[in-house]
Order: sequence, then structure tokens, then C-alpha cells
Amino acid sequence: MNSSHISVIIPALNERESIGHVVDSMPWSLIAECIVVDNGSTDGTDEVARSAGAKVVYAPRGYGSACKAGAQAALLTSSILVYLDGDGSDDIGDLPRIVAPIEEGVADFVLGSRIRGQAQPGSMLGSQIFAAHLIGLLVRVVQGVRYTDMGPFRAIRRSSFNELPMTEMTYGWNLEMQIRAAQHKLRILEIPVRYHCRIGGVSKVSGNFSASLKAAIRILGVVVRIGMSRRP
Ligand SMILES: Nc1nc2c(ncn2[C@@H]2O[C@H](COP(=O)(O)OP(=O)(O)O)[C@@H](O)[C@H]2O)c(=O)[nH]1
Ligand SMILES: [Mg+2]
Repeated sequence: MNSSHISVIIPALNERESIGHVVDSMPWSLIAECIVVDNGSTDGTDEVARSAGAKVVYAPRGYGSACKAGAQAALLTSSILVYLDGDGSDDIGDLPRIVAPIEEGVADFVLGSRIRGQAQPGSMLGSQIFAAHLIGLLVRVVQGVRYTDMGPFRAIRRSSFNELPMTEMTYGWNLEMQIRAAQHKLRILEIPVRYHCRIGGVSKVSGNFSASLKAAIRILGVVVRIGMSRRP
């Protein structure tokens, strides 16, 4: 039986081409489980993930909704939740460095920054890099906390996560977690991570014009609605 207290959570929508590889590459000796949250894939992502060894759960549509369902499905014995994407962009080799500060008791929330780390050429669009800087600046002004990215690869102490009243069920989820972590005075640490081009399949967000526009509006809405409000 695995004695780890880490649950890895992967939101995945139509990632058949990459999800098997991502789940296969999990460092199983370091984690208790890998949860793939599928919300409406039509390409058999769930079956591929299950046969690669993931626990598959389903959720209503939306990136945040998947992330939330993953947290709810995590083993009760897990004390750290790790999020990453299902397209193979995040480097699982960075997992030990992402969870170490939480295990050592020096942080409650660790964000992997692609901007501070190494992003493979082509893995991030210019607009994403610009947005990361702009949002980082806005959050710094309204919250006084310095983030350089809104990347998907992150770890959070479960008890701290449970304190955060998360409401964003689509692409505002990642930034909401960052802002609420600051409002709730979590100990936050950003560490450089590597980032690669997706293994296969197509982008649902940055590579899709209408989805990126929706995501941008959502993210700005989070800065205004949550960032400018006081801690509830
Ligand atoms: N479960 C779920 N996952 C999603 C949804 N939209 C995107 N994803 C997943 O979220 C991750 C990021 O999406 P991706 O298309 O790679 O966006 P990009 O990195 O901006 O190109 C991938 O693992 C997607 O499969 C959604 O509505 N539900
Ligand atoms: Mg991606």
C-alpha cells in the first residue's frame, strides 16, 4: 500500500492523444493516486486514462468544475493536492520540487512558474506571456502579492485549499486560487518549472480564439470581482 499523501489531479477534455502518456509518466512511488477528471470528452479520454492507471471521475463542463471535482474525489488520507494539465505540457519531473516546500512545512501553496522557468519555444503564445505579466502586475497592485504566472502546475495543502471559497467553475479557477490564497494569508511560494508543447491533440484555450477571449474576460473578471473584494 502506498504511504504517500499526494493526490495528483488532472482536468482533461478530449486529450486521448496525450492523457495515456501523462498518466503513464506519473512517479507512482511518490504519489497516492492520479485522478483524471473528464467532463464530456467524446474521444475516449476516460478509457485511456483508466487503462493507464488513473482514477477517473466525471464533472460538469468547465475547467474549474473539473478541478473542484478532483479535490472532492481525492482520498481522505491525502494532505497535498497537485494540479497539472492533461496535454503533456507540464513536466512531471518537477513534482518533487513543487511538493517539497509543503512537505517541509514552509509553504501552503506552491505555484509552478513557466515564466521564471523554462518554456519550450512555441509552448506558450506571446499573448499568454503578456497576460501573465499583466495579470501579475494587476494582482500585485490590488493584493500586494507577486505572481509571475497563472500556470496549471501547482500544489496546495489540502487543509488550506478547504479554507478557500472557490467559485470560478471555468478558466478563472487558477487565478482565483492564487488570489484567495493571498487573501487567506497562505504561505505562498513560486518556483520555476519547465513547460513543453502539448504532446498531441488540440488546445482548448490559448490556441482557440473564442476560448482565449472568453478566458481573458473571465480572468479579468476574477481580478475585479475577487481581487478587489476583501477576504470574505
Ligand atoms: N475537464 C476539463 N478539462 C478541460 C476543459 N477545458 C480544458 N481542459 C483541460 O485543461 C487543460 C488545459 O487546456 P489546454 O487545451 O491545454 O489549454 P492551453 O494550455 O491554453 O492550450 C487540458 O488538460 C485540457 O484537457 C474543460 O472544460 N474541462
Ligand atoms: Mg495546454
